[in-house]
Amino acid sequence: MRSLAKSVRTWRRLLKRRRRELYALTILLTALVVLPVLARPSRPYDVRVANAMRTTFKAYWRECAGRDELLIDGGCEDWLFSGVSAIDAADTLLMMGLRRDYALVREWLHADGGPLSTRIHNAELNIFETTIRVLGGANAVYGMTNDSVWLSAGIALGDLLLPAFDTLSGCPLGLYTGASKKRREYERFAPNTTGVADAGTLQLEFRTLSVLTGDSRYAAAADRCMRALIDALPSDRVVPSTFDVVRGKFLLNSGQSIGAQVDSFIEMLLKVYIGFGKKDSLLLRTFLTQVDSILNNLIRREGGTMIIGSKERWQVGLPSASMEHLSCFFPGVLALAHKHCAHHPKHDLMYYARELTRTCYLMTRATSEGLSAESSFVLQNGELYPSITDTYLRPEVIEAVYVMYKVTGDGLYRMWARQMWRDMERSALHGGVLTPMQNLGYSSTRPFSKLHSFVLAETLKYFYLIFRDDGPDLEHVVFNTEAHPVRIRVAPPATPLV
Ligand code: DMJ
Repeated sequence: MRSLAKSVRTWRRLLKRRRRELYALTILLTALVVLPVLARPSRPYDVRVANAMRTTFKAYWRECAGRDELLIDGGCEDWLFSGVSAIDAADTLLMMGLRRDYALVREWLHADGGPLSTRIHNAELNIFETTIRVLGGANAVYGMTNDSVWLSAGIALGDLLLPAFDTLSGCPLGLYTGASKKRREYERFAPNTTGVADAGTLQLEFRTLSVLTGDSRYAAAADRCMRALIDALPSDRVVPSTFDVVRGKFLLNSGQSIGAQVDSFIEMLLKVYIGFGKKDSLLLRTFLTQVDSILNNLIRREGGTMIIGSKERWQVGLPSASMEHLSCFFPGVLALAHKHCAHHPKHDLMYYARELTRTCYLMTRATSEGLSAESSFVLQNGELYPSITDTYLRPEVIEAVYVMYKVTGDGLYRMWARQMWRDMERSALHGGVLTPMQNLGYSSTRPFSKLHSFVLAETLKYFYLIFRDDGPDLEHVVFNTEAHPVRIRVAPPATPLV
């Protein structure tokens, strides 16, 4: 006992005498351990996004190679019967330099036929989705690689879908079976009708196919449909969402909105104009008129926050106080319009582009997960709250932030993108796989639904590209509505608008 007390005393004395040295040693050790950790450069954001792309694509491929989409609870879903995730992802894989994963897709397409297979001939196809995701994807990869496998896939799809345009107005119904040539409207639609986004988002891909093949039939079909839509437009309102393909008229009982069923029609008026040498003044005029109607009818401001709401066709006064995530495609389109054709006679497009991009970014700040909900509600003080609390990890917010960054060069947008990506990693990356979430902001929040192919085609692509200084230049490239790059041509294919 005594000897223990003695040695404690000895140690105390020693510690007292050597206090200075001990402090110095402690500081040195801490510096050796902690500083390298702090100083380690965190991996660049583009690398982090590419890693997420690799692991997410691998998860899809492992379970669903060549099938459409990966279900979050296991298994695969087929609805376009063309291995849509693989084809939608291919140009993103190439841009990110993920060549091995790209080679898997290319080999599968070569061996199995992908969209050339008998499956797709016998299946009832969604024409809009097949066009923007599969044909748009195939055209883009052919443009990047010159590999004829992709062009053959595009031609096979174009040939399969062409007869669907054989209606009185020239616009297809939503669903079409190649083998039986059977046309059908979506179940939720009135007889003989389709959505304006469905019918009005075919031109970029079909025209591109005509340019690539020299065969003008594809462009002629899509041009005729677009002309029918434009001719039938009511002049002073936002385009109605539903079009009767037999009577060539819009149904006027739908509301005014630029969300689901309408969105990409507006986008394509501008992008087809830009994509083919800015020659179709009818497209530009229609675009500018629609922008005027949208800004006059659907903008609402609360406490400094600007949103795009919706309202009935007959309604005067303010639109609803909620905005769909889908509507966030619009600020990027305004910025692109400013870049390419500059002047709107009545509106400062960049003012609206800036305000609305900010709102879209704030949608991601409105949930504890930092993920934007499907739809958000604005309070009188300008704060946003999720009104539909799911997220499918859609691209529109990062798309707007990306386009604004490219058009303005303002570093603020890249900073927002960094914050958004950190939140993606924190809240949506499960075991390396980007995963849609339900019940944002609640303790019951959980993964749900499926990995939509647009996450691979769009969301991850825009995140990647905003962190790169190279990548497509918006002077020479437009993205189709599924983020597949289309080289800007000097003129439309040989067929004039009918
Ligand atoms: C994508 O397929 C396209 O961006 C389309 O225009 C709208 N819906 C999804 C993404 O939200």
